Amino acid sequence: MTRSWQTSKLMFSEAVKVIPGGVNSPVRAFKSVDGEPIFIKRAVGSKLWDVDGNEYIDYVGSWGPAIVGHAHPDVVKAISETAANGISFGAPTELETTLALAVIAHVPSMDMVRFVSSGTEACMSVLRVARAFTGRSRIIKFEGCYHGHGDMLLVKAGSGAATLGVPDSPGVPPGAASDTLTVAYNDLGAVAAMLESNPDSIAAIILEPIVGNSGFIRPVSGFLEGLRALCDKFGALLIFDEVMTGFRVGLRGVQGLYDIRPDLTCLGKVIGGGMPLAAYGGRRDIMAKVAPSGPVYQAGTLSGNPLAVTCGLKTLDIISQKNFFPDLTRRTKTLVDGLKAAAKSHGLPFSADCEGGMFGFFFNDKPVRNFAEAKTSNVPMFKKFFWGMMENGVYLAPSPFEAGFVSGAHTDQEIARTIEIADRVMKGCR
Ligand code: KE4
Repeated sequence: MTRSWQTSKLMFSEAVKVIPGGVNSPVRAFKSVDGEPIFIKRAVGSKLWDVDGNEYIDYVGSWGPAIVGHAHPDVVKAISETAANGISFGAPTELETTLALAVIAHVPSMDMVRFVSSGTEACMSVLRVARAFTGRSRIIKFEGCYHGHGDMLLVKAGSGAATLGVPDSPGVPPGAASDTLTVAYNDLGAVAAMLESNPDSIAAIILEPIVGNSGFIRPVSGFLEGLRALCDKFGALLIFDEVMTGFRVGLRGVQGLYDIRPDLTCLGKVIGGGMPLAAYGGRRDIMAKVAPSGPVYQAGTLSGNPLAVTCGLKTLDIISQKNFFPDLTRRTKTLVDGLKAAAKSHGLPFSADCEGGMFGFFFNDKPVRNFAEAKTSNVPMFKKFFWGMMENGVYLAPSPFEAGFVSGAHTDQEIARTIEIADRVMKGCR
């Protein structure tokens, strides 16, 4: 029995009349899987229900924030109580200091933190601070890493070789992108060559220390350590964009897993628990430059508002509990191992990896170390798998170049059911 998505289709036809593409963020539009989005009615725990009454096990989790599960009763209670005392004041509250202390307690490299309202804002701001602190203008980013839609970050390389930034979107003036240099992820030699040829002009290197925006790509051995050494050698700042990985791969982020201390870190998603809250922070001597303690201007009406901070605080409180991450990590690994075994039994080209509550997979049996290699994956096979899973009540990211997320609300039974469904769907993907 195929699922009906009639009501979603009707709502989408109305939405496109008044919202560009019918969505408020492009990746939600299902364009990468040649379809139309389902409209969500409600979500509780690990489950979503769409407006046609179809139920799904959710592995998108609002693209990462829903780590404790949707509508967690303790989170809903905390938000409701805070809302009753006012939603946003545009004035400091003790809650913000409490959340700052909680973040700093877990993230090894952070002495100070500034809260903002989105990962984009965090990444834009952190680069402004890096440029001010170093007095340099150029930045190095990696093809396939996504750091939000700030002008200087919407830049892609040509074929992954080192190149001057060329805007990746209309509306980004060449001047805004020309100081952004892009190289292939995991190519330490290309980074070294870039620094050698720009010895005094690179303000910072920014990267996803485990990539989630090209699919799941892990740093090769020595890559992160090599970047740290190169930044020290050339006086550039090392910036880990942990908007996705922060408090998702573990309480100490990727930097804690690999024992690397970036100079600055961006956070988002989980620290807001699904509400608009992100952050950037790091070394005290650098963050002291941020207005009003220093001259680097950055501001936001709703930055650190009590409602979002309460949601983040309660979320961090829940994930800090002793068994949360060991259980989450175990369930995520069980899922990934099950997917790999199913693909193997059907002879499909497939690779998958996970860390903490984050996972990814490619229909590709060759190693994937950068975006160019990710793009050699079998996208038609991914689309067939995606829709087969949707038909059977499993909601995956609607793109072959995204990550997946498990929450503390996903049960062992749901993980087992997902694997069983995947095995059935993969059989039809041969
Ligand atoms: P936001 O501006 O979307 O809050 O954060 C931007 C951002 C920055 N850095 C990393 C590593 C990120 O993953 C993101 C946002 N991630 C995407 C999903 N790949 C958000 C989903 C969307 O764009 O709608």
